[in-house]
Amino acid sequence: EVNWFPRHISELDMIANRTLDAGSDLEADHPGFYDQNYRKRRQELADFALNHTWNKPIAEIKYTEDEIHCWTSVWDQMEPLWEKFACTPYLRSLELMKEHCNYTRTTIPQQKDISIFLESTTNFHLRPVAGLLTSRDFLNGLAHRTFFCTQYIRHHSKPLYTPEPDVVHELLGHAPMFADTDFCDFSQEIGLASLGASDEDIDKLARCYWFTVEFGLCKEYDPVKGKDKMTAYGAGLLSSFGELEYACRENENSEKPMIVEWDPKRAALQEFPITTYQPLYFLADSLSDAKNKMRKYCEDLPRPFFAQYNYQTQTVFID
Ligand code: H2B
Ligand code: FE
Repeated sequence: EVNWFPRHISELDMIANRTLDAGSDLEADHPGFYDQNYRKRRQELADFALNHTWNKPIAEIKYTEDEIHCWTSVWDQMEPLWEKFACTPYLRSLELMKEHCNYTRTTIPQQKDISIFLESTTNFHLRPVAGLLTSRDFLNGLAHRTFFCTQYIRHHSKPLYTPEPDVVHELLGHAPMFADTDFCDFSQEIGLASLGASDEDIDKLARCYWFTVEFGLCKEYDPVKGKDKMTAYGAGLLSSFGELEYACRENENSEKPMIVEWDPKRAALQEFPITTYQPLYFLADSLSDAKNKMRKYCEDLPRPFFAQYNYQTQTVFID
């Protein structure tokens, strides 16, 4: 007997609004807590997300000058670091998105445009969400090649800090990676394994997600140095000014995190902090290596069935 899970992409409507908070009731230590305008704006954007359904076009947001200014200041800080430390698929996608999705330092791109672009390149979808979902609901979306994606931006008083996902994190950290087929397949692999999984296995998959989609590192050959270097493919790194360099730099004199070979079995049991830089990162040989090891791990999870995805009908079937 299997608990309910979304079988068709339209059934994501049933989980999309189960956010852990209303999307606008901020914690007391949130930088926007005392800013009534910010809170009002958050409610407005939360309402857009709550009104979305799977077959509607994604609402276009008219971002304010303050919001765009915040975007620009992060973009300008991150840009030189991406060139040094982002993985090649990310850099390649970012160029495509400048061309096709209105990615510039002075415009916050529309989720709608990005989703349409991704649908045509990798058959991946973005879908608005008002705030955090449970791990199960969030990962179930990935089974349908759908990434739940916020549309609000962090508070302008602290452009390099956010306690929660926001457009900067989603669009500069995550979205470009979803133009890479191996990465999409990798993400969907975790998603399919999450369907009807036990709570214990959901926790394991959520940790695998954390150490890859959020904080994954990938080896790449550097022709200039004639040897491998470490690059970032995790969105938590690609959207974080301090941590990207911290994770990837090779300066012998600086304090360095521990880096181990990508191993989903180990990652599945690895605890991690959420408010500080990571003490430990997993390094994959390539994105396809990350995917193959993840697939193997998911196949070995003790489950009564194996979920597969039919691209023609956008339906999950199990055997
Ligand atoms: N919900 C939303 N809206 N965005 C996320 O990035 C997210 C989430 N991440 N819920 C999930 C949890 C992640 O931390 C893992 C799968 O637990
Ligand atoms: Fe994220």
